[in-house]
Amino acid sequence: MIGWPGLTGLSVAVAALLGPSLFWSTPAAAEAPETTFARGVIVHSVDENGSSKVMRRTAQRLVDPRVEVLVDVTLDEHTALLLFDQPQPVAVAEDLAADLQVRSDVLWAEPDVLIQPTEVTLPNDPLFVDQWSLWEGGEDTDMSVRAPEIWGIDSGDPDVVIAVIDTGVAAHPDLAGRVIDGYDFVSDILMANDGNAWDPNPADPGDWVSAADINSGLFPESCRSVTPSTWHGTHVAGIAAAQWNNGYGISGAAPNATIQNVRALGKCGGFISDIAAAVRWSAGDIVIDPDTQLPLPVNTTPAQVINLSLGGQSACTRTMADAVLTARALGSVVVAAAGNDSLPVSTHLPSNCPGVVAVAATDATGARASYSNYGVSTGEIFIAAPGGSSSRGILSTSNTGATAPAQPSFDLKAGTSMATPLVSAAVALIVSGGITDPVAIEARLKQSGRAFAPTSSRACTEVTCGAGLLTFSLLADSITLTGERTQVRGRPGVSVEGKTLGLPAGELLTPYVKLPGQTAYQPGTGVRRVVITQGQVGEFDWQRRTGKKVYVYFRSESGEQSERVIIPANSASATGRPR
Ligand SMILES: [Ca+2]
Ligand SMILES: [Ca+2]
Ligand SMILES: [Ca+2]
Repeated sequence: MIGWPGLTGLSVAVAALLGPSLFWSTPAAAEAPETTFARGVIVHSVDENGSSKVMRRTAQRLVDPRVEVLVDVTLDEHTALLLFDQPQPVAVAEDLAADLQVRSDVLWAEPDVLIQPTEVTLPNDPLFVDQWSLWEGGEDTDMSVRAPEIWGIDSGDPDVVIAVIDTGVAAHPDLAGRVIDGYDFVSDILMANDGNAWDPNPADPGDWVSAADINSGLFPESCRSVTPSTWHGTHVAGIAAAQWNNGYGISGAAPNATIQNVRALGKCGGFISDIAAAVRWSAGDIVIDPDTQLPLPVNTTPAQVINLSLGGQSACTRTMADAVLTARALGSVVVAAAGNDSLPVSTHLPSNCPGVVAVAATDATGARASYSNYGVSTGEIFIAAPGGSSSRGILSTSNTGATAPAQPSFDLKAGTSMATPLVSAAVALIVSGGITDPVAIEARLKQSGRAFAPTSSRACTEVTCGAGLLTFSLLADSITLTGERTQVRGRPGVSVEGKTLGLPAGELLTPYVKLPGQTAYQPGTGVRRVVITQGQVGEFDWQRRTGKKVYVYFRSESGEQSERVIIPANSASATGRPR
């Protein structure tokens, strides 16, 4: 029903407005995130009928004069849709809705936002098409982490640091500006291959093992095969945060986060004592140099995420467990590869240490990769991510040097080492979104696992592969609040942003929230964090992604629903208090 004269002519206009192709085209690949548009504002008023034209005139007075509020469409007896002459950025509609909502005859007002199937931001990096682990679409049914679906919202913050504790990072154009120096913790001079023990230069000099090395008897007995340099740390770093949209190479999974290059592996690997020191230093702990017995300079950019794409067959040792727990206490999430032995993860350090986010690997079909270690009881593996296989490897930054660094290159590797930096990148995106407590980060991360695909062999389960297949798009969808923090005890006259909610006293209230661009209210959805002040019944506040308005209402145990409230974009948090 359209509630104004000249129905026929305007209904054509309305039909045109409803057709998205008129105003919006599919977002082009390789462009920055599109602005979200609204075609108008939906207004729910106290009065029945007849008020929509008044509302339109009011809206025209309130809105930016360059925007014409063209028509009003009656949706039901209390609800009208005020259409702009052409779609406006959603902020324009939000402002108008907020202004309208001040009116005493308006119960609520909200933008009618254009919803697209998914918000996909594809970078222009030429090798991105080969990064099956990051995206899927069209004919490509490889089981990826679906990263582009969050990149339009969150591509990482340069202030968020992922410490990559590995073989060091070699210079690479696709890592330029992405990597900051940490420290070199390889204490054995021969294994270090850089002429000294611990030192401030973590660059990768190469970790090749020659026949002469093996025959020297100076390397560990386990190190028996002649191998070229692996450039393992360079590869891991690129998966996490290679430059994107630079028209070159690949895209990292958290392409605007920062990598801290911390070296703890050399020829034949590294020792637990060195790796544990690297973990503690990365998190910001004070670490003593074993040679000088002096403290190292404290890490001035402590990592919120520590990536350990490494491990060996061992029970968790006290040294490693202490390092992980110290790092967590300092606010770092420690992510570690489950290992590539196709054995229970309990046999593999450090992924078997308490407090570690252990990562299993999947192949392109979504099955547990043939090599991946697995859980035997729930919780041993935290989550799974694509690690590839010999036939479908993971492409990332590397180097052509068989021994010392030569030319930057890209190559394919497979392993839980490749799955781990995808999880570290996801953690970096969560931190970039404003969650900083490791416990809260891990709760959020767990929700980003999607159900494992049924596969003919080695199907992942919650026991073997953890909470699900890492899915970046789920990081953007929702934060499901848990426990008592989802609810607040109601009181007469509880208000939010000055608006009295009018709910029954003494009942538990559940917040239902919605961000601009989302279609439905869900419990807790879109809110970054809800804190209900303990012991102060009826008080609550919440914080969410800055720059976005939050729409919220509360529902009581008996099913009564409060009025809707808009928390303005410019307030960092909102507080409701009994009055
Ligand atoms: Ca050294
Ligand atoms: Ca060095
Ligand atoms: Ca790139």
